[in-house]
Amino acid sequence: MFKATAQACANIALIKYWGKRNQAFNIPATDSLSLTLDKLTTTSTIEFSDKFTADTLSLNDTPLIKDARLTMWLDIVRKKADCTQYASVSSTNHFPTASGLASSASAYASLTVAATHALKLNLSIQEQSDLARQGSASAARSLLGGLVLLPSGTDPQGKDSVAVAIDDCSDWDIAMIIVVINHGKMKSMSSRDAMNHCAKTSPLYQCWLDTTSSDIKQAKQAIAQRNLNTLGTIMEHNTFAMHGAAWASRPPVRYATPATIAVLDSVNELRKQNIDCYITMDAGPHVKILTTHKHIDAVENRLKTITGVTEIITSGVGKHAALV
Ligand code: 2P0
Repeated sequence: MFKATAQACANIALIKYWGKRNQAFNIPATDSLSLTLDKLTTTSTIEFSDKFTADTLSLNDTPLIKDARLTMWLDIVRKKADCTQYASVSSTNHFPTASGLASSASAYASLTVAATHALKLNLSIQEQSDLARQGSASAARSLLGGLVLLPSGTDPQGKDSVAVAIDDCSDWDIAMIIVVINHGKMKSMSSRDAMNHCAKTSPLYQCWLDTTSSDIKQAKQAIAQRNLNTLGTIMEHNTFAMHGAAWASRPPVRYATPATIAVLDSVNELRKQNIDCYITMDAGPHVKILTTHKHIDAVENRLKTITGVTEIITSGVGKHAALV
């Protein structure tokens, strides 16, 4: 039977991926560095069979007939396995309700493990990473646990743009607080569309690319030294550089809402009270706060007072994707 189920954790980038050097193979323009999170998981089941007449996707138990992006990715998988069968895919996010958090990383990471197992493809971890990246670049990072580096590489087909686990954080007390913000009727542009638009139209895009390699270098040093203050400071510089380039796109890409800004102000205030906490933001209004377990209560209590914060999810360090 060509069927398997796998689970993967979401990840949050401390140093972001924002723009591609190659669209066809979905290769990031810069290196990125992320933390895998144990509280946000996705479980995916895939079955290949002659009984199917099309690829189908059911997401969180809502059946969807077609997903062109998924079919393109399934074609890559089928070609590797010499398979001609359509697939039925079912993916469930175990995220707290209506969090509005992106899930393509954990979805394509879990699908990579499930699909390669279902089709008995004996891929190396590097080949799995290459496959996951072609579904969603951040998915390559979700295949692995702890702190993960996804290099841009130089190979024209991205064979060296494969994720590497750089630290399992087993001796480091770090946590990520995800601050979910109600964005009302504001329609966010998907991260894929937004990064492509930014690369094409933002006069600050090249500046963004130029800042990343030193951010990665400093972040790696801070990790080796277990220096949360330095890591958090670089993480903040990096997210503001990404969002600055996005704001300068024409027309602008802006995700922050008044509640987002209120959270940023609160984190600044908390730091003045010697509470180690640092923010990062992705393609949405939510804020993610890097901190240590001893500060979680203080940070959460401050966040609960902010209008527009609808949910607070505190996560530890997640492990690699695996078959269920
Ligand atoms: C990141 N993001 O590094 C950045 C920061 C969003 C903002 O990786 O086009 O869904 O599928 O490769 O992986 C989200 O981008 O984009 C992302 P595709 P993906 O986490």
